[in-house]
Amino acid sequence: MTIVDFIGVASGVGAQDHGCEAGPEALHSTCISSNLCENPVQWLTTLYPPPAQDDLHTIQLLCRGLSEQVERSVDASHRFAVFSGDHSSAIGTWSGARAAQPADAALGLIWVDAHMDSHTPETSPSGAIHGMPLACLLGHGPDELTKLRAISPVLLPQNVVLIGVRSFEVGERALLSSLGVHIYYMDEVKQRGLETVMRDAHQRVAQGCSQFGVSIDLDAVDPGEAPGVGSPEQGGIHGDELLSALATVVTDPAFVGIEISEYNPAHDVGQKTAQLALALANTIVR
Ligand SMILES: [Mn+2]
Repeated sequence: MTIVDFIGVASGVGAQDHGCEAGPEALHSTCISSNLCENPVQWLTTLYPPPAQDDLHTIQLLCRGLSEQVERSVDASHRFAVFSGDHSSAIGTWSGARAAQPADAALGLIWVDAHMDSHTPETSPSGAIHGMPLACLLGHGPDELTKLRAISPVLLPQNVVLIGVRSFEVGERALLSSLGVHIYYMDEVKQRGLETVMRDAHQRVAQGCSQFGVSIDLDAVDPGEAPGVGSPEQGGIHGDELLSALATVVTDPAFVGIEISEYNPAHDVGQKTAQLALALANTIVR
């Protein structure tokens, strides 16, 4: 049985509304009270934003620490589940997974999100860093975030896919289309079904990559089923469909870990978003 390291990142510094910073501690409590944090799962640690001169450097330091934690998990042949506050954590999570690989290897990533998170400081209307992590991982953005570890860019465009997108701005779409990143918009997910799309996405990222992971922004799920998020968008994926689609890709030995992001307990209704977040993480326990 593979050990699964749960890692919390209690920060909302990358978002305008910092409410997601409370997400990881709330999930940790629910995890303990529902007996989900037991062998082979271990809640390793929860990271907090360190003091720094500004938000950019706070996120840089936090993501560097996170990347080292994720790298240790992968080096130990554990799977990891990162529960983060805002989605800027992805810079640390996937930089760490990449750092654990040989330099000439490649990492694949399935990005499940209502948004593209592919702004640069030049195109972002808000300047919020949780709108930029995918661009940073692809090598576009401030050096502090694109060059967190020795290997940059962390991801190559042909090894990345987005699923569930339904809200975006022109600047980030222009970047992804110039790079040739494949996007499965929500309309396509509705037409073909998530399981078919996920199988397709898995094939794309598995091709040419020795390892791959999944980053889930809980706002990809319909707000009726996952109301406890930072930026809800109507018309999303069904939670049960996401659970079953995910279960089909995590059986691949090339799967390294998952990230579950943007849980805001203040907006949750009867813990349904928390239960979904933990159920998603538990699909990787096997
Ligand atoms: Mn996101």
